[in-house]
Amino acid sequence: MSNKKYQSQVELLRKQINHHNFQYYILDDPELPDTEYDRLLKELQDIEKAHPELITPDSPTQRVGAKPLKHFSEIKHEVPMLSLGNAFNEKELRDFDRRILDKLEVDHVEYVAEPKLDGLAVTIMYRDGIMNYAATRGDGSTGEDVTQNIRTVKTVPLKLSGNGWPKLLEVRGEVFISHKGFKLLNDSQRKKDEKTFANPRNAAAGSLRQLDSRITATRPLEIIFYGLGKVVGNNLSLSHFETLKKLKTWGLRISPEARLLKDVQGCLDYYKKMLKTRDSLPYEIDGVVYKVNHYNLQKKMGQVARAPRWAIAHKFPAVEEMTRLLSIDVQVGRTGKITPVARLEPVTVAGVTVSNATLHNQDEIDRKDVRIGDMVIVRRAGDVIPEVVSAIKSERKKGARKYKMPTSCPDCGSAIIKPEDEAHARCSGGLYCSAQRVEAIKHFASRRAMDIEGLGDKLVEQLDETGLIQDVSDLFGLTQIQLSELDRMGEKSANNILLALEKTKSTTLDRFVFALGIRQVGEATASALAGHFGTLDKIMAADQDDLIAVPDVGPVVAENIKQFFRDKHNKYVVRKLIKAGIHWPVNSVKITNQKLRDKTFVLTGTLASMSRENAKSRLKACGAKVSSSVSKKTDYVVAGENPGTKVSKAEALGVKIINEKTLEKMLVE
Ligand code: JCF
Repeated sequence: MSNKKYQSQVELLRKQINHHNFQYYILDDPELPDTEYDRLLKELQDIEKAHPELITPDSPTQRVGAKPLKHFSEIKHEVPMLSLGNAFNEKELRDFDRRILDKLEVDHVEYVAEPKLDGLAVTIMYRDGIMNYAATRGDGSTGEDVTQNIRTVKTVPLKLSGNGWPKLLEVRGEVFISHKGFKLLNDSQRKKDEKTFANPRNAAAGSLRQLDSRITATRPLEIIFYGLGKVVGNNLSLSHFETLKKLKTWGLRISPEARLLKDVQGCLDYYKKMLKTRDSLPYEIDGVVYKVNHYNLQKKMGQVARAPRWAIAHKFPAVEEMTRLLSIDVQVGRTGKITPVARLEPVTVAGVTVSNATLHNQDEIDRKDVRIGDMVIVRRAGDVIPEVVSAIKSERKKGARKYKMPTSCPDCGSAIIKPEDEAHARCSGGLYCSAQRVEAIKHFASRRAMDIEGLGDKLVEQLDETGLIQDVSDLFGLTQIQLSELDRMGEKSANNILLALEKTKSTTLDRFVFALGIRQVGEATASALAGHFGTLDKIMAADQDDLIAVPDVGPVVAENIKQFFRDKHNKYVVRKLIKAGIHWPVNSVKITNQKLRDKTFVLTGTLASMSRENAKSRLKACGAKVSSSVSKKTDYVVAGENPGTKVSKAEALGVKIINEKTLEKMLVE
């Protein structure tokens, strides 16, 4: 193809991708499965890679972030970025309306209402329809240049769609992270042993103010636009509501909850409705915003200080309250994670009584300088666990001392350890710690681990409460008499459990390693370990370097494995399990490995029972190769839900197509 042909191909792809972005992000009505969309993007990326001269800044590929900045430069706003006055109750809202009616000498005005998102304000300049720069609010007259970061936000068009946009269009909106995005982000931070965020707003702020936009690109930032800055060229419209509708046609996402209301009573009704809808919205809001609809009326009202007289934020009842911090306890989680918990004088926060709140970890306690006896601010947002936000230092009693977390576990007395680069401390007691024990036993017995039939969560709890078992190895010493004396347990069920325990003794090394419940060692890692070392003794004796050599094992996981087997209680339990008769065929792993050795797999579509990463590492652990594209050399294409074009390619080449069930069989056989 000549360069010219590539040029038109690139333009066509960009047009298609932008169209699908619009369908997906603005209309919430995708026309393509994700895999197809990914294919278009990949095709564009490939051409741009081969012909870098064709890359333009508005290409949909340019969202991956650029090289880190040393600092943000400043941008002076063409039009100041105003903040909003607040109304905290109906009277204050009616006063606001009254001032407007008096000044305009009318008996009612139309308002546009929308939820007030709890995020960060940004402004984005479009020049000839192409994104030019983006800045934070800063002090309202000067902000920080966050162009590189805003480029990575999927809901920000790099190029406006539709037509009729003015030559220069500055739009303003709120950058935020949804509840779901927040959860995913914190899960991923935790997995990487990186700092988690206290709430979506902090997460959004931290992500927007990243000097390395490649990190921002991985964060689930979203934007909703709510107004204009400088506009040069076409006259827009005469009212705010018309403007919002226009913004939408240009691919700028506006609030789907925005409504045109006929007067202040409409505002009050809207407020009540949003208060009810609040918890079901996918993001956090802290009130609603009302704006006089007609621009000529807005202009007549003008502004005071830094807030317009034609708009106001009607705040929801506080989600933050003040109370006294009585004491701090530490709680031991399922994997031994230690969380300091504040015991509080009970206080009602947005309608719910709160007497416990999380303090997250020692670093957070230090950062906020929270001390026992302090008056503290407690925050409750959505359905998340309430947290202590800060201490009121001016009211601190003399002699209040800094809090230090205990160095040994309150449940088992084992040492609490906190790796330098991790946020959370952990109890090192492992299977021996009473708080972790019950969860560990449940995991051990579970279907994908040792699969002990009939030994459900309730029974495990009973066995623990009655003191019949201390750790998993005691399971194999249970007698029929002991079992049949438990609640809801007859002779027959007791017998069945004993049979199940007996059956379970014959297992595989993969399952056994997974069942031990070593932190971050899932099924894939467990089989990788079993496959690589072949025997339990070798896994237990492996040092850091040996462990890192295993596919799927990084330094953090390696450290967890080493720690686990270094612990003398864990070693004792493992020894007892082997003594009880748990065994596996010595060469079972090898057989599995040979089975898929040198076979090449391609995955397409969504798998129901495992993530793609998981499937990949399990295949690799069995000696298979995983490739991203189908060719004559491919042995199997695994087709999940909504498979992409890879299936038709496989058909054309006569490559065998298998489903997830078959894959699962191949992996465990
Ligand atoms: O959602 C918001 N946080 C939000 C902030 C919505 C608006 O309509 C706003 C705003 C800040 C200033 N409007 C203005 C004028």
